[in-house]
Amino acid sequence: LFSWFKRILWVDLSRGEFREWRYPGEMARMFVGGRGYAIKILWDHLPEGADPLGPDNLLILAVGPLTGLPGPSTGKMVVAAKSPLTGGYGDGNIGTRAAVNLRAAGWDAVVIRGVARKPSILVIEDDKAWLEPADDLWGLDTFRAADKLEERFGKTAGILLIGPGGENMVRYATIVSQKGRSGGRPGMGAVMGSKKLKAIVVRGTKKPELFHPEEELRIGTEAIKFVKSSPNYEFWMRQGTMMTIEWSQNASVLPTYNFREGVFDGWEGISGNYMEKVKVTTKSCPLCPMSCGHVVKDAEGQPSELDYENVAMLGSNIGISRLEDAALLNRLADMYGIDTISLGNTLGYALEAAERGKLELDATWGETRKLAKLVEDIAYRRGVGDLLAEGVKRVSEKVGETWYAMHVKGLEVSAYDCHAAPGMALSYATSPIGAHHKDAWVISWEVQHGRFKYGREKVLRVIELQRIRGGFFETAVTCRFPFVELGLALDYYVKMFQAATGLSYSLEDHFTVADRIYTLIRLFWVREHGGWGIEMDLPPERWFREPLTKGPLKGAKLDKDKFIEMLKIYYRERGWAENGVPLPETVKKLGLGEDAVRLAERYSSK
Ligand code: PTT
Ligand code: SF4
Repeated sequence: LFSWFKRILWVDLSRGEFREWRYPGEMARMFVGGRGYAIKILWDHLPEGADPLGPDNLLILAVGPLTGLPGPSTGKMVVAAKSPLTGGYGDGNIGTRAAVNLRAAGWDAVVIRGVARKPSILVIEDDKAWLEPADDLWGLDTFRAADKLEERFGKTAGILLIGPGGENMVRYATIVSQKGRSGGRPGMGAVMGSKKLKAIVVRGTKKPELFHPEEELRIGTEAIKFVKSSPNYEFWMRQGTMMTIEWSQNASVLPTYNFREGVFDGWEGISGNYMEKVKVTTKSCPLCPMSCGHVVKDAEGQPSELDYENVAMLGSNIGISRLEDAALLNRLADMYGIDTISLGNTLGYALEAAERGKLELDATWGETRKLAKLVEDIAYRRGVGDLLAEGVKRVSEKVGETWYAMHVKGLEVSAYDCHAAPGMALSYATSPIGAHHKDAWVISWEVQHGRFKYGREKVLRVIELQRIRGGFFETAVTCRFPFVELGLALDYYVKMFQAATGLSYSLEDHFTVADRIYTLIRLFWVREHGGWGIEMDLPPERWFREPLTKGPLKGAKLDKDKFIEMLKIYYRERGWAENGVPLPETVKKLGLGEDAVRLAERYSSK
């Protein structure tokens, strides 16, 4: 096997121990890397029922066999742990120099358990790893801390860090890199904070050994050429994901006033076209020929790196129609190290609850200054901010009105309204981390292929996307945008993988890996929750209960009976039982081992 180092670094912060684990090649064949390694390690090594914010939780950084190789946009890394937001499997994918440097240091993953005695920095340099004090950094936001770390470790060091959000264990705190890359929506930053780990710094001088390096270089170079000559390249470079604001408005899926509506009167002020006029520069992850981080000056004149999700959730969803205002909240989220999607979603819920007289809040829709103050209160857990730092599920339970809390399994819905999109609702419902669009962004296909339809065709499309995006891209660990946005054929990736690793996996083989990982993640959720039921996989009640009142799709809402029928088809297609637990025969077929089979036998309904 090539490209893998077959070494994982285990760090025990409580004991100050560092250990190398040379894992068997079978693990690479069955789980490939990234998310695959993360779930395998959590399944095997996390004590059942571990407190996500306690010493037993494992924070995992994992790259894959394509990370850092010649090819388009390969500077990515998976960060994973048991989530403090959902109590289930949580991960995120972050573009960072730390990904490329971890490969150069010769590690496929890092597993961190325990709690450091005092605020620390974990430094990894080739084969060595050690802790350094972080007393001078604790309390600093991610921008100031990044500057200090760069001064100390040099500009080429790969740096992952947390801000006050992670330190104060905001349940949706993320890990931040390069002042604007953020990963681990389901609270990976809070897990890092619970371990008193302010930063992870990675440097390395090695190169992975490849099976056929010339061939890998040839295909990677060809793929980059394809990307740059794609007909959409020029527009992508101008707007990136920000083009989606206009698309979502036209398709009536732009989250508006806590997902009450799919159209927003002030959409033009936050659109990609407006952004183009005020853009000051672009930023990107390492090794990327299609930079998508568009930087504008926010309402305080400071640079803020934008994406569609950030602007929709901190714009239309909370009634903000000035890009500079949404950009201000976005910058604060990056500085404090909290997830913009969960933040905008939780603020939306709080504003609605306040409007209904259920929550005391000194802010209403669109009041940027007051909302900025709330963001700060969340990061530092002050006043009502302490409650809002718990995420929308817990807030709604405390308030006593849960039907308009927009989450699945505790993870806040990202920026696509689903009143008229049952396929996308299924994607949220069955995403392995809770309501996130990363695994199956089926909505653009759905809008073109009969958006009001339910049934098997949509289920199969969701599963196919989950296999490609949630399986292949999260295990090979490389950015999916060249494929999604500029149409780079999957065949390039399959060939790059073969040339790099020497494993002659076809796309179908990768899909089997994906199914194995999905099934193990589902079993992990079942184990940690002590059982399962179909209600765990339902989208928010609002989409069934209350129709859209505006726009061309006025009157549209989801049909619950039809949705549940579709969910049952999904379970059948995956070889899972009627209650959403994998069947023992499916678990056996995927080679997941005795423990997994026993759990399936215990919990799957007959
Ligand atoms: C991702 C989620 C997204 S998805 C966005 S915008 W997107 C939000 N970005 C945030 C941010 O910024 N700051 C902040 N404080 N919180 C944020 N939360 C939100 O996080 C991201 C890009 C994007 S931008 C997307 S879709 C693609 N995602 C990929 C993926 O998941 N896998 C993969 N193999 N390739 C991907 N390529 C694209 O990467 P999470 P990033 Mg992200 C400012 O982390 O937890 O996965 O949540 O990592 O480096 O910023 O790249 O319209
Ligand atoms: Fe990062 Fe965007 Fe490039 Fe992907 S396309 S690697 S998210 S800059």
